[in-house]
Amino acid sequence: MKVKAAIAFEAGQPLAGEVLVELKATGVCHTDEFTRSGADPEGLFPAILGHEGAGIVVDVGAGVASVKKGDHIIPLYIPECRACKSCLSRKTNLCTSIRATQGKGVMPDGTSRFSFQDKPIHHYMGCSTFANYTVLPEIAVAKIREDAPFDKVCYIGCGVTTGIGAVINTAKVEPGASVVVFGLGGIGLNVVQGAKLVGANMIVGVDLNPRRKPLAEKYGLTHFVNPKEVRGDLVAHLVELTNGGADYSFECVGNVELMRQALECCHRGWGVSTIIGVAGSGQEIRTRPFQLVTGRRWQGTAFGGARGRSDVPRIVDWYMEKKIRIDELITHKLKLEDINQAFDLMHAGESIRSVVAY
Ligand code: NAD
Ligand code: AHE
Ligand code: ZN
Repeated sequence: MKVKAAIAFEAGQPLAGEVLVELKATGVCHTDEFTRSGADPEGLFPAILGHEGAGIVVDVGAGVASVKKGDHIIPLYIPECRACKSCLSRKTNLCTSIRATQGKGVMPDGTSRFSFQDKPIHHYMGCSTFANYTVLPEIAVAKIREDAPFDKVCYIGCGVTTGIGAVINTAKVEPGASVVVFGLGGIGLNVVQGAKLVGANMIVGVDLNPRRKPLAEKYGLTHFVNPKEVRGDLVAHLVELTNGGADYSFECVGNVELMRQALECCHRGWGVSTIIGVAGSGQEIRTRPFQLVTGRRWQGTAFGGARGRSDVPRIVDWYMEKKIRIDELITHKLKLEDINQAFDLMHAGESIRSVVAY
Protein backbone atom coordinates (compact mmCIF):
# COMPACT_ATOMS: atom_id res chain seq x y z
CA MET A 1 0.00 0.00 0.00
CA LYS A 2 1.40 3.37 -0.97
CA VAL A 3 0.82 6.19 1.53
CA LYS A 4 1.51 9.82 0.80
CA ALA A 5 1.68 12.19 3.73
CA ALA A 6 1.80 15.99 3.98
CA ILE A 7 -1.83 16.69 3.19
CA ALA A 8 -1.75 20.48 2.82
CA PHE A 9 -4.08 22.23 5.22
CA GLU A 10 -5.59 25.56 4.38
CA ALA A 11 -4.73 28.03 7.12
CA GLY A 12 -7.62 29.92 8.59
CA GLN A 13 -9.13 31.05 11.83
CA PRO A 14 -9.13 28.10 14.25
CA LEU A 15 -12.44 27.31 15.91
CA ALA A 16 -13.12 28.16 19.57
CA GLY A 17 -10.84 26.23 21.89
CA GLU A 18 -8.58 25.10 19.03
CA VAL A 19 -4.96 25.85 18.20
CA LEU A 20 -3.44 25.86 14.71
CA VAL A 21 0.14 24.63 14.85
CA GLU A 22 2.95 24.62 12.30
CA LEU A 23 4.89 21.45 13.04
CA LYS A 24 8.66 21.69 12.74
CA ALA A 25 9.56 18.08 13.44
CA THR A 26 8.07 14.70 14.26
CA GLY A 27 9.47 11.43 15.51
CA VAL A 28 8.29 8.08 14.16
CA CYS A 29 7.24 5.77 17.01
CA HIS A 30 6.54 2.06 16.79
CA THR A 31 2.90 2.86 17.59
CA ASP A 32 2.62 4.65 14.23
CA GLU A 33 3.80 1.43 12.60
CA PHE A 34 1.38 -0.58 14.79
CA THR A 35 -1.52 1.41 13.37
CA ARG A 36 -0.14 1.60 9.82
CA SER A 37 0.23 -2.19 9.80
CA GLY A 38 -3.46 -2.75 10.56
CA ALA A 39 -2.83 -4.27 14.03
CA ASP A 40 -4.53 -1.41 15.88
CA PRO A 41 -8.19 -2.22 16.62
CA GLU A 42 -8.83 1.52 16.69
CA GLY A 43 -7.00 2.18 13.41
CA LEU A 44 -8.92 4.38 10.96
CA PHE A 45 -8.05 5.14 7.36
CA PRO A 46 -7.39 7.38 5.59
CA ALA A 47 -5.59 9.19 8.38
CA ILE A 48 -2.59 11.41 8.92
CA LEU A 49 -0.53 9.41 11.39
CA GLY A 50 2.18 10.72 13.76
CA HIS A 51 1.96 11.70 17.41
CA GLU A 52 5.49 12.75 18.43
CA GLY A 53 5.78 16.33 17.26
CA ALA A 54 6.96 19.82 18.11
CA GLY A 55 6.05 23.11 16.52
CA ILE A 56 4.90 26.72 16.74
CA VAL A 57 1.42 28.12 17.35
CA VAL A 58 0.24 29.93 14.22
CA ASP A 59 -3.16 31.01 15.48
CA VAL A 60 -5.64 30.33 18.27
CA GLY A 61 -9.43 30.21 18.35
CA ALA A 62 -11.77 32.09 20.68
CA GLY A 63 -11.33 31.38 24.36
CA VAL A 64 -7.83 29.93 24.09
CA ALA A 65 -5.89 31.45 26.99
CA SER A 66 -2.96 29.18 27.81
CA VAL A 67 -1.06 29.56 24.51
CA LYS A 68 -0.72 32.33 21.95
CA LYS A 69 0.63 32.83 18.44
CA GLY A 70 4.38 32.21 18.34
CA ASP A 71 4.52 29.89 21.37
CA HIS A 72 6.54 26.71 20.98
CA ILE A 73 4.55 23.59 21.81
CA ILE A 74 4.47 19.81 21.89
CA PRO A 75 1.16 18.13 20.92
CA LEU A 76 -0.28 15.75 23.52
CA TYR A 77 -1.98 12.49 22.59
CA ILE A 78 -3.13 12.33 26.19
CA PRO A 79 -4.50 15.79 26.94
CA GLU A 80 -4.73 17.37 30.36
CA CYS A 81 -8.04 19.20 30.82
CA ARG A 82 -7.69 19.52 34.61
CA ALA A 83 -11.48 19.29 34.94
CA CYS A 84 -12.63 15.74 34.07
CA LYS A 85 -13.16 12.99 36.64
CA SER A 86 -9.83 11.40 35.73
CA CYS A 87 -7.79 14.61 35.95
CA LEU A 88 -9.45 15.59 39.23
CA SER A 89 -8.87 12.14 40.73
CA ARG A 90 -5.09 12.77 40.73
CA LYS A 91 -4.89 8.95 40.36
CA THR A 92 -4.22 8.83 36.61
CA ASN A 93 -2.88 10.83 33.69
CA LEU A 94 -5.59 9.37 31.41
CA CYS A 95 -7.66 12.51 30.86
CA THR A 96 -10.99 11.36 29.50
CA SER A 97 -12.49 14.65 28.33
CA ILE A 98 -11.97 14.11 24.57
CA ARG A 99 -10.94 10.42 24.38
CA ALA A 100 -14.13 9.33 22.60
CA THR A 101 -13.81 11.72 19.65
CA GLN A 102 -10.03 11.25 19.54
CA GLY A 103 -10.57 7.51 19.08
CA LYS A 104 -12.93 8.27 16.20
CA GLY A 105 -10.27 10.33 14.44
CA VAL A 106 -12.04 13.66 14.79
CA MET A 107 -11.87 16.89 16.78
CA PRO A 108 -14.07 17.27 19.89
CA ASP A 109 -16.89 18.74 17.76
CA GLY A 110 -17.02 15.51 15.73
CA THR A 111 -15.46 16.85 12.54
CA SER A 112 -12.04 16.65 10.91
CA ARG A 113 -9.78 19.59 10.07
CA PHE A 114 -8.11 17.64 7.23
CA SER A 115 -9.38 16.78 3.80
CA PHE A 116 -8.06 15.32 0.58
CA GLN A 117 -9.91 15.69 -2.71
CA ASP A 118 -12.86 17.07 -0.75
CA LYS A 119 -13.15 14.00 1.49
CA PRO A 120 -12.35 14.13 5.22
CA ILE A 121 -9.11 12.56 6.47
CA HIS A 122 -9.00 11.20 10.02
CA HIS A 123 -6.85 12.75 12.73
CA TYR A 124 -4.60 10.24 14.54
CA MET A 125 -4.21 10.06 18.32
CA GLY A 126 -5.47 13.63 18.35
CA CYS A 127 -2.14 14.82 16.92
CA SER A 128 -1.49 13.95 13.22
CA THR A 129 2.11 15.11 13.25
CA PHE A 130 2.98 13.63 9.84
CA ALA A 131 1.85 16.93 8.36
CA ASN A 132 3.41 20.36 8.48
CA TYR A 133 0.25 21.90 9.95
CA THR A 134 -2.21 20.43 12.41
CA VAL A 135 -5.06 21.58 14.64
CA LEU A 136 -5.18 20.64 18.31
CA PRO A 137 -7.57 21.30 21.19
CA GLU A 138 -6.01 23.74 23.67
CA ILE A 139 -5.95 21.01 26.33
CA ALA A 140 -3.74 18.88 24.06
CA VAL A 141 -0.91 21.40 23.81
CA ALA A 142 2.12 21.67 26.13
CA LYS A 143 3.89 25.02 25.97
CA ILE A 144 7.68 24.61 26.02
CA ARG A 145 10.70 26.92 26.18
CA GLU A 146 11.73 28.59 22.92
CA ASP A 147 15.41 27.63 22.92
CA ALA A 148 14.67 23.88 22.74
CA PRO A 149 15.47 22.34 19.32
CA PHE A 150 12.32 21.01 17.65
CA ASP A 151 14.13 18.12 15.96
CA LYS A 152 15.17 16.73 19.36
CA VAL A 153 12.39 17.63 21.77
CA CYS A 154 9.69 16.24 19.48
CA TYR A 155 10.78 12.87 20.93
CA ILE A 156 9.54 14.08 24.35
CA GLY A 157 6.06 14.04 22.78
CA CYS A 158 6.07 10.26 23.24
CA GLY A 159 9.18 8.06 23.58
CA VAL A 160 11.27 9.97 26.11
CA THR A 161 8.37 10.79 28.41
CA THR A 162 6.93 7.27 28.13
CA GLY A 163 10.18 5.53 29.06
CA ILE A 164 11.40 7.87 31.78
CA GLY A 165 7.88 8.41 33.12
CA ALA A 166 7.21 4.67 33.36
CA VAL A 167 10.17 4.42 35.74
CA ILE A 168 9.52 7.56 37.79
CA ASN A 169 5.73 7.97 37.77
CA THR A 170 4.34 4.47 37.23
CA ALA A 171 6.78 1.97 38.73
CA LYS A 172 8.39 4.47 41.11
CA VAL A 173 11.70 2.63 40.94
CA GLU A 174 13.87 3.38 43.96
CA PRO A 175 17.67 3.74 44.29
CA GLY A 176 19.47 0.41 44.46
CA ALA A 177 16.76 -1.52 42.63
CA SER A 178 17.27 -4.23 40.01
CA VAL A 179 15.50 -3.57 36.72
CA VAL A 180 14.95 -5.76 33.65
CA VAL A 181 13.97 -4.04 30.39
CA PHE A 182 12.55 -6.12 27.52
CA GLY A 183 13.20 -4.29 24.23
CA LEU A 184 15.92 -1.68 23.89
CA GLY A 185 14.35 0.46 21.17
CA GLY A 186 13.04 4.01 21.30
CA ILE A 187 11.08 3.34 24.49
CA GLY A 188 13.26 0.77 26.24
CA LEU A 189 16.38 2.93 26.06
CA ASN A 190 14.48 5.68 27.81
CA VAL A 191 13.46 3.20 30.51
CA VAL A 192 17.16 2.42 30.89
CA GLN A 193 17.93 6.15 31.07
CA GLY A 194 15.17 6.64 33.67
CA ALA A 195 16.37 3.70 35.76
CA LYS A 196 19.91 5.11 35.78
CA LEU A 197 18.55 8.56 36.68
CA VAL A 198 16.77 7.26 39.80
CA GLY A 199 19.81 5.25 40.91
CA ALA A 200 18.93 1.66 40.01
CA ASN A 201 21.80 -0.66 40.81
CA MET A 202 21.36 -3.32 38.15
CA ILE A 203 19.82 -2.57 34.76
CA VAL A 204 19.43 -5.63 32.55
CA GLY A 205 18.39 -5.25 28.91
CA VAL A 206 16.84 -8.09 26.89
CA ASP A 207 16.92 -7.68 23.11
CA LEU A 208 17.34 -9.89 20.07
CA ASN A 209 19.35 -7.16 18.33
CA PRO A 210 22.98 -7.21 19.54
CA ARG A 211 23.53 -3.73 18.05
CA ARG A 212 21.45 -2.31 20.90
CA LYS A 213 24.08 -3.21 23.52
CA PRO A 214 26.73 -0.46 23.11
CA LEU A 215 24.20 2.38 23.01
CA ALA A 216 22.23 0.93 25.93
CA GLU A 217 25.42 0.74 27.98
CA LYS A 218 26.01 4.46 27.38
CA TYR A 219 22.55 5.07 28.84
CA GLY A 220 23.19 3.00 31.98
CA LEU A 221 22.70 -0.67 31.04
CA THR A 222 24.76 -2.97 33.28
CA HIS A 223 23.91 -6.35 31.65
CA PHE A 224 22.80 -7.26 28.13
CA VAL A 225 20.92 -10.53 27.48
CA ASN A 226 20.28 -11.81 23.98
CA PRO A 227 17.54 -14.47 24.30
CA LYS A 228 19.05 -16.28 21.30
CA GLU A 229 22.23 -16.85 23.29
CA VAL A 230 20.60 -18.06 26.50
CA ARG A 231 20.75 -21.80 26.99
CA GLY A 232 17.53 -23.05 28.52
CA ASP A 233 14.79 -20.91 29.98
CA LEU A 234 15.13 -17.12 29.68
CA VAL A 235 13.06 -16.44 32.80
CA ALA A 236 15.20 -18.77 34.93
CA HIS A 237 18.32 -17.06 33.54
CA LEU A 238 17.01 -13.60 34.47
CA VAL A 239 15.94 -14.73 37.94
CA GLU A 240 19.41 -16.09 38.57
CA LEU A 241 21.12 -13.00 37.16
CA THR A 242 19.06 -10.74 39.44
CA ASN A 243 19.62 -12.93 42.50
CA GLY A 244 16.06 -14.17 42.89
CA GLY A 245 14.19 -11.95 40.47
CA ALA A 246 13.94 -8.32 39.38
CA ASP A 247 12.51 -5.67 41.63
CA TYR A 248 11.04 -4.08 38.51
CA SER A 249 10.60 -5.15 34.90
CA PHE A 250 9.31 -3.31 31.84
CA GLU A 251 7.98 -4.72 28.57
CA CYS A 252 8.82 -2.32 25.74
CA VAL A 253 8.11 -4.42 22.65
CA GLY A 254 4.37 -5.15 22.43
CA ASN A 255 4.77 -8.96 22.49
CA VAL A 256 2.42 -10.82 24.82
CA GLU A 257 4.89 -13.72 25.33
CA LEU A 258 7.50 -11.21 26.52
CA MET A 259 4.92 -9.59 28.79
CA ARG A 260 4.55 -12.95 30.53
CA GLN A 261 8.31 -13.41 30.79
CA ALA A 262 8.64 -9.88 32.13
CA LEU A 263 6.15 -10.63 34.91
CA GLU A 264 7.62 -14.01 35.74
CA CYS A 265 11.23 -12.77 36.00
CA CYS A 266 10.14 -10.46 38.85
CA HIS A 267 10.99 -11.25 42.45
CA ARG A 268 8.54 -13.34 44.44
CA GLY A 269 6.73 -11.24 47.04
CA TRP A 270 7.36 -7.75 45.64
CA GLY A 271 8.44 -7.62 41.97
CA VAL A 272 6.43 -5.20 39.81
CA SER A 273 6.15 -5.58 36.04
CA THR A 274 5.02 -2.67 33.91
CA ILE A 275 3.64 -3.18 30.40
CA ILE A 276 4.48 -0.37 28.00
CA GLY A 277 4.31 -2.23 24.68
CA VAL A 278 1.09 -2.09 22.71
CA ALA A 279 -0.16 -5.47 21.46
CA GLY A 280 -2.19 -6.09 18.33
CA SER A 281 -5.87 -6.70 17.95
CA GLY A 282 -6.98 -10.01 19.52
CA GLN A 283 -3.79 -10.53 21.53
CA GLU A 284 -4.18 -11.44 25.21
CA ILE A 285 -1.80 -11.81 28.15
CA ARG A 286 -1.56 -15.00 30.20
CA THR A 287 0.14 -16.22 33.33
CA ARG A 288 -0.55 -18.60 36.20
CA PRO A 289 -2.52 -16.70 38.85
CA PHE A 290 0.02 -18.18 41.29
CA GLN A 291 2.50 -15.62 39.93
CA LEU A 292 0.28 -12.88 41.38
CA VAL A 293 -0.77 -14.83 44.47
CA THR A 294 2.90 -14.97 45.34
CA GLY A 295 3.24 -11.24 45.33
CA ARG A 296 4.25 -10.17 41.84
CA ARG A 297 2.26 -7.24 40.49
CA TRP A 298 1.31 -6.54 36.86
CA GLN A 299 0.46 -3.04 35.65
CA GLY A 300 0.56 -0.87 32.55
CA THR A 301 1.37 2.70 31.67
CA ALA A 302 0.40 5.15 28.94
CA PHE A 303 2.68 8.13 28.18
CA GLY A 304 4.66 7.18 31.27
CA GLY A 305 1.90 8.34 33.55
CA ALA A 306 2.78 11.93 32.58
CA ARG A 307 0.29 14.78 32.73
CA GLY A 308 1.35 16.50 29.54
CA ARG A 309 0.76 20.19 30.12
CA SER A 310 2.34 20.00 33.57
CA ASP A 311 5.14 17.48 33.03
CA VAL A 312 6.31 17.87 29.41
CA PRO A 313 7.76 21.40 29.85
CA ARG A 314 9.76 20.09 32.81
CA ILE A 315 11.14 17.17 30.79
CA VAL A 316 12.17 19.63 28.06
CA ASP A 317 14.02 21.57 30.80
CA TRP A 318 15.76 18.35 31.93
CA TYR A 319 17.00 17.86 28.36
CA MET A 320 18.17 21.48 28.02
CA GLU A 321 19.93 21.23 31.42
CA LYS A 322 21.61 17.98 30.25
CA LYS A 323 19.97 15.93 33.01
CA ILE A 324 18.71 13.56 30.32
CA ARG A 325 20.08 12.72 26.88
CA ILE A 326 18.25 12.46 23.61
CA ASP A 327 20.62 13.27 20.76
CA GLU A 328 22.27 9.84 20.28
CA LEU A 329 18.86 8.18 20.22
CA ILE A 330 17.85 10.16 17.15
CA THR A 331 19.72 8.02 14.68
CA HIS A 332 18.12 9.23 11.44
CA LYS A 333 16.81 12.55 10.18
CA LEU A 334 14.57 12.44 7.12
CA LYS A 335 12.46 14.61 4.87
CA LEU A 336 8.71 14.03 4.83
CA GLU A 337 8.91 12.64 1.28
CA ASP A 338 11.16 9.88 2.65
CA ILE A 339 9.05 9.00 5.70
CA ASN A 340 8.51 5.42 4.54
CA GLN A 341 12.25 4.91 5.04
CA ALA A 342 11.64 5.45 8.76
CA PHE A 343 9.46 2.33 8.83
CA ASP A 344 12.02 0.36 6.80
CA LEU A 345 14.80 1.39 9.20
CA MET A 346 12.63 0.42 12.17
CA HIS A 347 11.94 -3.05 10.73
CA ALA A 348 15.60 -3.56 9.87
CA GLY A 349 16.60 -2.74 13.46
CA GLU A 350 18.79 0.11 12.14
CA SER A 351 17.14 3.08 13.81
CA ILE A 352 16.27 3.99 17.36
CA ARG A 353 14.28 7.09 16.41
CA SER A 354 13.87 8.58 12.97
CA VAL A 355 12.86 12.22 12.99
CA VAL A 356 11.24 14.04 10.09
CA ALA A 357 12.12 17.74 10.00
CA TYR A 358 9.75 20.03 8.08
P1 NAD B 1 11.18 -0.08 18.67
O1 NAD B 1 10.87 -0.77 17.39
O2 NAD B 1 12.06 1.12 18.63
O3 NAD B 1 11.86 -1.09 19.70
C1 NAD B 1 11.46 -2.41 19.89
C2 NAD B 1 12.69 -3.20 20.37
O4 NAD B 1 12.24 -4.51 20.73
C3 NAD B 1 13.77 -3.38 19.32
O5 NAD B 1 15.04 -3.04 19.86
C4 NAD B 1 13.69 -4.86 18.96
O6 NAD B 1 14.95 -5.41 18.58
C5 NAD B 1 13.20 -5.45 20.27
N1 NAD B 1 12.52 -6.73 20.13
C6 NAD B 1 11.62 -7.12 19.20
N2 NAD B 1 11.21 -8.38 19.41
C7 NAD B 1 11.88 -8.82 20.52
C8 NAD B 1 11.89 -10.04 21.25
N3 NAD B 1 11.12 -11.07 20.90
N4 NAD B 1 12.70 -10.13 22.32
C9 NAD B 1 13.48 -9.09 22.70
N5 NAD B 1 13.51 -7.90 22.05
C10 NAD B 1 12.72 -7.77 20.97
O7 NAD B 1 9.79 0.29 19.32
P2 NAD B 1 9.48 1.47 20.37
O8 NAD B 1 9.19 2.73 19.64
O9 NAD B 1 10.52 1.44 21.43
O10 NAD B 1 8.07 0.95 20.96
C11 NAD B 1 8.04 -0.21 21.77
C12 NAD B 1 6.61 -0.56 22.14
O11 NAD B 1 6.07 0.42 23.01
C13 NAD B 1 5.65 -0.63 20.95
O12 NAD B 1 4.71 -1.66 21.19
C14 NAD B 1 4.95 0.72 21.01
O13 NAD B 1 3.70 0.69 20.35
C15 NAD B 1 4.83 0.89 22.49
N6 NAD B 1 4.62 2.24 23.03
C16 NAD B 1 3.77 2.35 24.09
C17 NAD B 1 3.60 3.58 24.70
C18 NAD B 1 2.70 3.72 25.88
O14 NAD B 1 2.36 4.85 26.23
N7 NAD B 1 2.30 2.64 26.53
C19 NAD B 1 4.27 4.71 24.19
C20 NAD B 1 5.13 4.54 23.10
C21 NAD B 1 5.30 3.29 22.54
N1 AHE C 1 -5.46 1.90 19.99
C1 AHE C 1 -4.82 0.78 20.66
C2 AHE C 1 -4.13 1.22 21.95
C3 AHE C 1 -2.95 2.08 21.69
C4 AHE C 1 -2.38 2.55 23.00
O1 AHE C 1 -2.38 1.85 24.02
N2 AHE C 1 -1.86 3.75 22.98
C5 AHE C 1 -1.17 4.30 24.14
C6 AHE C 1 -0.13 5.24 23.65
S1 AHE C 1 1.05 4.49 22.58
C7 AHE C 1 2.02 5.82 22.16
O2 AHE C 1 3.00 5.43 21.34
C8 AHE C 1 -2.12 5.13 24.99
O3 AHE C 1 -1.91 6.27 25.31
N3 AHE C 1 -3.16 4.52 25.42
C9 AHE C 1 -4.17 5.17 26.20
C10 AHE C 1 -5.37 5.49 25.35
O4 AHE C 1 -6.32 6.05 25.88
O5 AHE C 1 -5.34 5.20 24.14
C11 AHE C 1 -5.82 -0.30 20.99
O6 AHE C 1 -5.37 -1.39 21.38
O7 AHE C 1 -7.03 -0.06 20.82
ZN1 ZN D 1 4.48 6.70 20.59
